Amino acid sequence: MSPGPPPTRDEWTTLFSAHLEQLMLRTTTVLENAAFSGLLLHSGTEHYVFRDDFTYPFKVHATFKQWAPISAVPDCFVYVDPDRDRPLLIFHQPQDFWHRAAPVPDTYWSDSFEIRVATDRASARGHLPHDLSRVAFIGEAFPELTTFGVGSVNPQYLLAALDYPRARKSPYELACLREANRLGALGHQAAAVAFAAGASEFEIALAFMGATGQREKELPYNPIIALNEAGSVLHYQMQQTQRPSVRHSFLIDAGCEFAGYASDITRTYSYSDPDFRALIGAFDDLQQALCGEVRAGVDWPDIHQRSHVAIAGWLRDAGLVRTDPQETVDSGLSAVFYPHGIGHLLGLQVHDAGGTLGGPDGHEIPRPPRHPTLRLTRRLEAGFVVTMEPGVYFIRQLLDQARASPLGKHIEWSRVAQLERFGGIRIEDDLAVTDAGCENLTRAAFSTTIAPGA
Ligand SMILES: [Mn+2]
Repeated sequence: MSPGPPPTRDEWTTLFSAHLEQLMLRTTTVLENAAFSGLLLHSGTEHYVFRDDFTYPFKVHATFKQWAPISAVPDCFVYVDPDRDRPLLIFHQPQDFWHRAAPVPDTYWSDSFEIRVATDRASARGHLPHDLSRVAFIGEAFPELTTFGVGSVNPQYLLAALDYPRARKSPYELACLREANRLGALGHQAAAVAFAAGASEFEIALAFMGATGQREKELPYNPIIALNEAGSVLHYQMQQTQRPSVRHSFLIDAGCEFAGYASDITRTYSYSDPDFRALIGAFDDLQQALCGEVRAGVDWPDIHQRSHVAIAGWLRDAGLVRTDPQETVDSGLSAVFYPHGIGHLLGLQVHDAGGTLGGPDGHEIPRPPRHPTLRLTRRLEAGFVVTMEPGVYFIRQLLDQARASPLGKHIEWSRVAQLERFGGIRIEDDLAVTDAGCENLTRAAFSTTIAPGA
């Protein structure tokens, strides 16, 4: 499946059937190796606030939604038994007149399942085989589970064996990730328009959600919407309702979800300052050059290492450091401005599972000692989807530490003082790795969506 118009419903059905077949095949092997006869996957449980009668936002478990793309219904089960025709989906429809029960799925994927309806977890048990002693349960344990008689709960080796191949996406999963990027691009374009029009962080967040049709709890992660120096906070979580009196810059890290698959996109804008705009332009060139290095067979920690050298060059060109790029990296100076990893696996989870797994046996590929925050240590394979997200920031805590250390004399502090009010720059795209290079899902989405109101 190559980029182009989104699939029709029939095409989605074909893509999903092939995806499920492939998933079934590799799960069968995993189960055989582990001497299990089946898998019981739980969508998750709603959790009540302490001494209150409402619940925290529900988040479905990734291992469940990989099989059945249901995001908003707790206490559903998928039962996988290689001897059955189709996996069994036990769909939760509580008898509860206070809430609207979700309708039984009737969509592109529903014919791939045998679907039964249960009103609660205890009655769900009745739809399962009598003997579950050779079945592994995956999910968060709930009180009734002790009466289910499952053979094992979240066995670690089984989780690793299931997580490891998740990095390689099926054509169906790639189609979902393209769609998640298309929605994300719509949101980003609306956010950029709102920023240019003088909106507050909160108003920009509303513009993003309005354009994507996803409310906050449906988004794959809390959007980072930062004006001015707030861009220096890597996971900035405030959404100020006040419009700032002066406006310098805007950093937005926000994505959408489609059928359980996430996009993860970051853009940075200058409001009116041409110097900062030019710095963003040069940083965008750097990010695109790094995207150009992505292909099957490349070791991700090498890309990370090269991103440090590239950023060190940018820091020198920007007049922020006085040392040569390699020296800037070796001394640890580049990490003062760039303290995170170059990217991570993306899929059912924003930081997708298995990024440091060396094989289905669960052994780990350790993070490089100097880069303890790197979330992906594997060699890239065709079908991996990764983010490419170089960043530079003016983080007060790290700058103060550097100033008090031998690194301080290599920093041009007057230039830091000029640029601090802009917070930082991060540019992040989602890339589908191929043998020849990569497909940039994000740039393709931005080039084909039309900004609302534009
Ligand atoms: Mn990311």
